[in-house]
Amino acid sequence: MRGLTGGAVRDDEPTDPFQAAMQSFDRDVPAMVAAALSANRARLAFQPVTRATQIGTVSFYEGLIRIFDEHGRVLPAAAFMPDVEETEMGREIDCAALRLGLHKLKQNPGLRLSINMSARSMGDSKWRRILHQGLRATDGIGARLILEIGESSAMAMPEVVMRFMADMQPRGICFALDDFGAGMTAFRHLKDFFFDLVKIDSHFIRGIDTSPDNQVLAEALITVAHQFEMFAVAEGVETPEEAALLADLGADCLQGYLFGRPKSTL
Ligand code: G
Ligand code: MN
Repeated sequence: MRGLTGGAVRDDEPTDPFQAAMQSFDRDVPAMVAAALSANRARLAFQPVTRATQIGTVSFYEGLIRIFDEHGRVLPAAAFMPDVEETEMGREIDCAALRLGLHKLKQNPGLRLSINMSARSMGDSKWRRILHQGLRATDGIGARLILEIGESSAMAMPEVVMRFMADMQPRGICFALDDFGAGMTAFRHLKDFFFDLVKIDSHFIRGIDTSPDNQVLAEALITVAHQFEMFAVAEGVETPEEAALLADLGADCLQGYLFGRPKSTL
């Protein structure tokens, strides 16, 4: 019955008020993120990564950036991150995450914490300044910091990643290859990269106890990780059955809602 209430109805505009609200929200998200960052409305949420054979023994926490609108509602990172990762805003988000992570490590001397970043931030002068100031300010802090780099991001600039890792590993910083297996392109560079751990993409983990395909794929990814002397972390573990199967397959650590959702406190 479109158009019958008077006035022209354009095809690209939804008539459903909810859909209309969502579309304008999508359009406004980059502006909302920019406003949130300049108003310091970013926090980390912490999710435990537990040892596979000693559930409850936390190996480290992953610090996940959460950005809030002016009403305190969390902006949907999964929706906007892929779009902004390669832009200036992506650098700003990485800077905020690193600053918050280093601050948390400084406050908690017993904590090991991983922070997500794009390979592109390795060349960003502001990001590097935050890292160097953080390392200088607190003795031994580098050995408690893990930097997680997504497989596709690392593959986009492998030489930059290799050089940065070579510079930073003497400072004790560990490196994790995030979303391992999602692109299946990391293999040819694994010999040169020296990641300390891989985080197996949750696609391979979901329902693994009932999926022979995922069992074979996850086992292969774990075997590759161990061959290159990297720890294998399984992400997105949601059920005890998945956890038991992954421990059997030799996964070193497990992460997911089964052990804890990301929380604002440790
Ligand atoms: O790209 P990366 O793997 O860093 O992203 C982690 C994201 O996955 C976070 O947003 C986190 O909230 C989410 N997450 C963590 N554990 C689980 C889980 O068990 N199930 C699902 N569906 N999502 C999870
Ligand atoms: Mn991650």
